Amino acid sequence: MVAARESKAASGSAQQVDVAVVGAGFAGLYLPHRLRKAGLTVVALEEAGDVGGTWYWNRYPGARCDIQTIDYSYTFDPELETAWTWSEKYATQPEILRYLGFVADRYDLRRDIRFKTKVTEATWDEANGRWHLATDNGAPVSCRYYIMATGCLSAPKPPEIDGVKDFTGAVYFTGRWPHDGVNLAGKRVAVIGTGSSGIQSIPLIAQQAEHLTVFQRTPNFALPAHNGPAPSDRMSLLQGDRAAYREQARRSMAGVPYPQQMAVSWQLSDAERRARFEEAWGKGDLVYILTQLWADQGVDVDGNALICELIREKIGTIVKDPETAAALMPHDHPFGAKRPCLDTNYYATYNRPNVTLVNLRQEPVKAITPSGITTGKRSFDVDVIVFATGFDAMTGAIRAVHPITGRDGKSLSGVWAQGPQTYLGLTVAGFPNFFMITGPGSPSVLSNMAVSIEQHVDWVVDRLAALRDAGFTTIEATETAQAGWGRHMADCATLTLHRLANTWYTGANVPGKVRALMPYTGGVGPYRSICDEVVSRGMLGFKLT
Ligand code: FAD
Ligand code: N01
Repeated sequence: MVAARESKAASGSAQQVDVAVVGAGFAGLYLPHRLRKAGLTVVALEEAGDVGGTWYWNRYPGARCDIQTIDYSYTFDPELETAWTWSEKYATQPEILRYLGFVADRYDLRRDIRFKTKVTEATWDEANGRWHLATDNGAPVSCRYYIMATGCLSAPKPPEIDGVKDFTGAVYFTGRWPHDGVNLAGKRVAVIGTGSSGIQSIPLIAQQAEHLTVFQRTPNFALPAHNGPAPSDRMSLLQGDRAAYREQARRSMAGVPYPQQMAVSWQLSDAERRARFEEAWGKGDLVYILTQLWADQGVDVDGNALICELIREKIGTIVKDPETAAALMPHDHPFGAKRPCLDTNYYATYNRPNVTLVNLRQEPVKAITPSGITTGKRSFDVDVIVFATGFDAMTGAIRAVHPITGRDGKSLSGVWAQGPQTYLGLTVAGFPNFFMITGPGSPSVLSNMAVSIEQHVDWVVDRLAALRDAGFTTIEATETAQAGWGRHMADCATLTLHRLANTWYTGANVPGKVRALMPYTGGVGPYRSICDEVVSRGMLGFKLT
């Protein structure tokens, strides 16, 4: 294999490689490993100073995964699996970052990664059948294949509140937390946002701050993580037959090996439902509670409402002040239609004397002022504002490379003006040799991302190797296949309750973003079968030249 850097020197200004990968998170690390093994030259371009992606940027207090770490791991190399032992059921951000660094070292991945290098534009060069990538640091890149592993939750969303620049105190974003940490002792702190990042960080910020004021627009469902060692029943299953355990995850609905639940809510008595719920609440497992209570919980409003009521009841028993408890109880979306959270002491934190909840549904934020935050009713003087306000999810990082220009001068933002159009969430018609890992239209954020990332990377790299071996140089989705995938996506979505929630899954969290349910809701296993069938039927829906 010709080293990527050597070919750069030989060919003048642009770095010449077979494949350019953007990103060095879970996806952008596995890609170079697989691509090298397939005999392709590769460079990965990463804006951050090191590997890790999500786990490089999100260093806020309490940051952890919410899929059990034994499941949220690479599975491509059995030796890697036994070379690393997780210390907890849900590992912390530093531990996951260490793991990704360990993987980078083990497979010597950093030598093909250019850090502190942002891809700013991408243009398909029709005459030469290559992509040209402009960067903000160092040589541009010329590649035959352009793969965006830019992450679904990597473009932080601006807070859209007037006056942030006027605030004289300190401002932090959970998704861009300082590497040296932040000392909040003795400070009056505001947290805006009660999604997963807010719900993980609020209990720890409350322990440090003199006073914490939480500004909540929409309450979210949160379940106790009951963190600790990996549960022995799951460990025995994994260690009993690792290959079978991993294969079951790949064929499951959410990328975690749980069986399909068959009993529906109305077949169970109140007592049986409550017993199932209590067992799930005690387990501290998001995927378990989302999939194992009763089969109609994700597709039927009544089946779902039963769970919502049981969770609200729990909130009422934990939070002592009835007004605060009521404000924390979600009523505006079905459980699971918005990403639920796993927490450690989240609700109990509101029993602390130094914590105040401000319900923005009753008193919206009017502005941020030099000294703090003003709502419709009051002003709060604070020293620090933490924005846990989320991401321009799924399309934000892709569209931030602007323009991405495909065949005939077509721009991706033009093609996506009415929402993302893709074939399989992997490719876009009119953009030859362009791939997205966990792009809109794939199960991605509705699954254990580690499983979905490996599936995408394996599928793409296997295709590139097969194309090369068969003498083809370009691959492109057809418009017909893309339209068909869009219809299939819509059909699957109709069966779910996602339409009943305003969430980042649908773009509703970003003002002006076109509303469309972006992830594929048909499940990880069925999706994998479809991708495999595309191949077995002669690359159905693709044009190869
Ligand atoms: P990322 O990890 O987001 O990496 C993308 C990289 O691309 C980033 O480093 C970014 O800097 C880089 N990049 C983007 N644009 C450019 C550009 N133009 N030029 C150069 N570089 C660029 N998923 C789960 O399944 N389970 C979990 O428990 C879980 N926990 C999470 C916790 C948090 C706090 C967050 C935010 C997300 C979590 N996720 C979880 C989702 C998580 O994003 C994925 O699991 C996974 O880490 C994504 O890996 P990735 O490589 O696809 O993207
Ligand atoms: O972002 P979010 P997040 N004024 O969009 C509020 C993964 N993740 O970073 O709901 C006032 O969920 C917004 O309110 P509303 C996981 O997939 C996982 O927390 O729009 N409030 C909401 O409360 C997760 O789902 C973990 O009304 C404003 C919050 O900010 C995804 O990443 C940990 C506002 C944003 O919540 C995103 O999570 C962290 C405004 N102008 C992240 N703008 C794990 O636990 C926004 N909000 C593994």
